[in-house]
Amino acid sequence: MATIEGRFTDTTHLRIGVVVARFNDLVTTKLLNGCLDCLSRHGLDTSESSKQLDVIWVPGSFELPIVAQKLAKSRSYQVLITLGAVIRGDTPHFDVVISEASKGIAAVSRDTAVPVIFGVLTTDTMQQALERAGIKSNLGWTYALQALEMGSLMKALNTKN
Ligand code: INI
Repeated sequence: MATIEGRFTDTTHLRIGVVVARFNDLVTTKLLNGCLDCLSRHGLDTSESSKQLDVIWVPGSFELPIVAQKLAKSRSYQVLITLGAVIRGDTPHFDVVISEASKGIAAVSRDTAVPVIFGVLTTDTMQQALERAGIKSNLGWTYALQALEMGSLMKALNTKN
């Protein structure tokens, strides 16, 4: 029997792409900051000149899948993180946006075998979104941890097989 799991400090081999939605950027900028803080504190180079990290901005969460797909197919990244905030109060097409974003991101991950972390907050109000983006905790930090774990896990699986 083998127990295989990812580690969080196994960062030297990693190149990570973070795709961020500008819509509700009051929230998504905070998620990005939490995400970068976590990556940096686990040893990833997050400087401006970093070869380990690219941050790509898209208009809204609806556009996250197409850009994630392009990046995944480039085979230049071991892990991708998508960050967005879909807030019910803002618009009647809330359901369409979150449904397309979630299905699209799942499909990219499955079709390319590149892990794509689903970092899209879905809340009823801006207050709830802000609470998850730094006022209480910052889920950007958690999404980064999950990216590190998946990057390390995929490497372990590649080595094993
Ligand atoms: N995009 C979001 O990221 N969050 C939202 O809450 C949102 N709402 O509610 O409309 C949203 N809409 C924009 C959408 O993602 C696209 O950018 C737009 O429809 C153009 O394709």
